[in-house]
Amino acid sequence: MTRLQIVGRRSSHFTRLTRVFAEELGVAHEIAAIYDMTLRDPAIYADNPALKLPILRCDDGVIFGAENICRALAERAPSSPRLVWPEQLKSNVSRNAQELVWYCMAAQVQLVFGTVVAQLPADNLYFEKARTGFVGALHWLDTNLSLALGALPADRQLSLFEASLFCLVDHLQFRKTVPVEPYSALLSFTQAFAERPSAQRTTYQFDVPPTAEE
Ligand SMILES: N[C@@H](CCC(=O)N[C@@H](CS)C(=O)NCC(=O)O)C(=O)O
Repeated sequence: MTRLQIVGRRSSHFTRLTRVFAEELGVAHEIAAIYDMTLRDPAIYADNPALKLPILRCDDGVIFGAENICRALAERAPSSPRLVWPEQLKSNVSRNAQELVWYCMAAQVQLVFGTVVAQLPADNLYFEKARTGFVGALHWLDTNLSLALGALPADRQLSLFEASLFCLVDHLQFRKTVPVEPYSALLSFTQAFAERPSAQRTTYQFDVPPTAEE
């Protein structure tokens, strides 16, 4: 069997999205951890020149970006799962919901990398505006979640929307940037998704570099 390697971090929501897909689809893979996100050598990011993770290493090269990786994993799945991709979302509410999940995931990276990793002042306009937009987007998602879910085909096994939303909301409980407690619909959805084996096999954790003896 061809070896697939997800290069990323077990603490990363974008990486988790790809891991949830791999688990749901039954695609064998291994994880290659990136321990330090402050490094600026593309080789550490499997030659992704943008220095971003995750990356998929596969037989025909490397694939950058979580959505691309999910699609590549689906192409390698042993069966034909019933998946729903963003281009299959036909209503305004479901398209907007996916856009706001992507926005929130990016805002989470901005806040964590900017204020936690780089230790920049959290009260800078750059972060304050991101936080305001983040809270507004979460409120919108909470209000419109049942409509967005209702617009998905009933016979789906998995949608990118649901998997990405789960990875986002669960990450907010792991890396606390904005409170998630006010969003009861998002929390109920996340609790239900967390029952899936794919979610339980990919729980967030910080990768620990091997010691010299290992
Ligand atoms: N568009 C990329 C975004 C990936 C991303 O932002 N990943 C974060 C980790 S969750 C990252 O690389 N952070 C390091 C940085 O921003 O320098 C994707 O879809 O995979």
